[in-house]
Amino acid sequence: METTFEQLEVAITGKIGVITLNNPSKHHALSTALIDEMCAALEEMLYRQVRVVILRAPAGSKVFSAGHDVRELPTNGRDPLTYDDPVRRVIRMIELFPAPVIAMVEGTVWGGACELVMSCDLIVAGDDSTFAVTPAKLGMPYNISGVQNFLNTGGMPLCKEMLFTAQPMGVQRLVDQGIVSHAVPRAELESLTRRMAEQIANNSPLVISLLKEELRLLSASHNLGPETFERVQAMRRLVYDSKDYQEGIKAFFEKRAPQFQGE
Ligand code: YZS
Repeated sequence: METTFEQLEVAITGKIGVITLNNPSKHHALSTALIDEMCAALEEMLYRQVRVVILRAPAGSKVFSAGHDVRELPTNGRDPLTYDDPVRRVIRMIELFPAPVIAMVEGTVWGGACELVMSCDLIVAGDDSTFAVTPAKLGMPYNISGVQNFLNTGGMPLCKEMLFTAQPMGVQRLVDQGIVSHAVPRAELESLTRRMAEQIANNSPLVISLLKEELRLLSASHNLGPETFERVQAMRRLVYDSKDYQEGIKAFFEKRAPQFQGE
């Protein structure tokens, strides 16, 4: 393979590609550098015509990914989650990737990493894994396509509970909602994922690519008019211009609970 990766391990064996997050000192936070490498790895896999991609953290990880790299979030009144946000870029790539991407989750999943995992086509997880969706804890004006991604994966009540409480949720609740396909002891996770990947890889790649696109189009078919979109953008701007947003980021770095005033 020609591309060199520093924050990932990338392997292609036969028709199966594996991307392993590899920045443990930052708990695999989704920095621009890491995401750029993920996009390059997916490009490579597209070129090599892999039929399934497995996205994983190193075996035994305590944290699958800590989510957005909070150090990269702007605090100068600019929108922190624009269309070009790195996490959004790779999510779009996964959604459009013409073969299934399986998230194989070990450990805790935070913030933007939850959306990343949920944008994968299938999720299998260790039975001790947890998922926390954190914008309300960080004061983040989460964007409408991101919220739609959460909603598309599960039911409205679970989606609201995760978004409003921002607390880590045990994987079994996500299995019950059909968001996670299987939660198994960590020792069984890799063989289960491989088995599933091989089953997919042996099927017709043309049909799978078609089904994936049809499902994507059907699940994204909530059109918003320009006026509604602009109203939501104005609400988001109120959030990223707020004192609470500054407080959320400040509290994160000071490792304390944020004190939100609603202003
Ligand atoms: O102090 P050093 O330099 O060693 O760095 C520490 C952490 O600052 C760093 N780190 C991160 N850096 C940037 N962005 C992050 N998200 C991030 N998370 C961690 O990694 C080094 C080791 O972290 P420690 O806290 O010392 O490790 P530990 O005590 O083992 O705790 C692990 C967890 C994962 C529990 C802890 O690091 C944590 O709570 N991290 C933040 C998780 C989180 O809330 N992520 C959501 C980020 N927000 C988003 O994705 C979206 C913007 S949103 O919130 O809207 O969904």
